[in-house]
This record gives sequence, structure tokens and C-alpha cells, in this order.
Amino acid sequence: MFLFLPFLLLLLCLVTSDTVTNEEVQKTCPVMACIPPGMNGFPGKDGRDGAKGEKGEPGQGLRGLQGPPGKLGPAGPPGPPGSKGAVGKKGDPGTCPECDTSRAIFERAALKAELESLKKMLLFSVTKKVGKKFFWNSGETRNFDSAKALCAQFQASMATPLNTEENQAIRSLAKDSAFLGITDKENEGQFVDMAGRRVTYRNWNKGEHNNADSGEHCVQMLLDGTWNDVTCSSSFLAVCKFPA
Ligand SMILES: [Ca+2]
Ligand SMILES: [Ca+2]
Repeated sequence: MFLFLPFLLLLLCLVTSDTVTNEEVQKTCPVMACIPPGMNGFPGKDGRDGAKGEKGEPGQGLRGLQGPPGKLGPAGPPGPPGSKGAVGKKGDPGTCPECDTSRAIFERAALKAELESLKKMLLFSVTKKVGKKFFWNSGETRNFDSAKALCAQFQASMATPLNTEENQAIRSLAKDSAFLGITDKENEGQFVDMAGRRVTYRNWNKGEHNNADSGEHCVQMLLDGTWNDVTCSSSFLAVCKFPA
């Protein structure tokens, strides 16, 4: 475009040179005043791309559609037990021809009476009752430790007379010499019962207790009911005491 304008002015001067000389032209008319303004040229080529701009703010897109439901998760722990329900109504009595309760009750009562009768017979025949105690004679001889174990086997203890009445009951029950539940094993001359309590009732035979040969730590009831200290390895009847 810029080249086109001088070319146009040169062409105009050449056209007018046929009638006017160059000097005349210079005297009468300045070049620019005589030349009419040229026309706008064609648009130029596009320029180069500019520098890359800064990153814009993130846009806000539209909310997507709700996806399908996920897979079923694992079972949770069992919950706490529920509260106790209300008590239901009492049911109707059932029928059971084989279950004649009245007959069973009658038979049980008869057996119980028979058992009580046998128990009394047995107690009167082999035991002596004094107050709230029963004394029982095993009928066979054994040493002290064996007699003690026999009584313990029946949840009983070896008989220890606490007064004249109990001493006489044991004497009448045992037809021979019997061990009493008395010993001075722990402290010589200090006689105690099977619970370790010092005995207060005593019925020693004359000259006893003598701890003969320094080895008599158990007590024998003689046939007359008096006591004698003897060796624990001796063998006499065992008499046990039961609560009535
Ligand atoms: Ca002794
Ligand atoms: Ca003695």
C-alpha cells in the first residue's frame, strides 16, 4: 500500500508533464496539495500469536446424574437382645393317661414312710441318741487314723463325750474298748478334740493318763467307761458322731 501511493503520484506527474513543465509545476502547485488523497489499501496479513495468557478460574460444571446403587456391604454385628416380652396366658392342662400323678404321689408317700420306719429301726439298733447327737459304732476294730477316716467318710467325726450322759451313751453302744476323738499329739498332756478344742470333760481311769513309754497320744474308752491314753496304732472300735 505504501509503495502504491508514490507510484500513483509519479503517474499523475507524467500525465501532466505534457502540458506543464516541471518548473512550472513547482512554482504553481505544491505536489501534496495537488494530489488528491489516496484510497485505503488492503488489510495486511494477520500478526503472530501473542503470549499465552494466565490460567483462568475453574468453571462450575453441571451436576451429573446419580449413579447406580453400590454392592451390598457385609452383615453388621448382632444387635443387643430385645426386652423381655409379656407373660403369656396359662395354657390348658394337657391329658396324659400314662401320667397318673395322684398314683405317683401316693406311691412316693408310701416309700417315704417306709424309709423313715427303716431309718428309725436302724438308728435305734446301732446308734444312741443324746440330745441333738447320734453316736454310731462301726462294729469292727481299727487304728486311730483309720477310725478317723471312717467317720469322715460319712461326713461325721469321732465321738468326743462332753458330759457324763454322752460318755454313758458311747459306753453302752460299744461292746468293747473304743477310740474317742481325743488326742495330745500336738502338745503332750494337752488333750484336744478333733477340732483342736481343749476338752473340759474328762473321765480318766485311775493312774491315767500316764503317756506310757512316752508314746501314748490317743484315748481309749475302757469297758467301765473310764479313759486311758494309748498308742494311736492300737486297734479298737470306732465310734462316730452325727448331728441329729
Ligand atoms: Ca501322750
Ligand atoms: Ca496310758
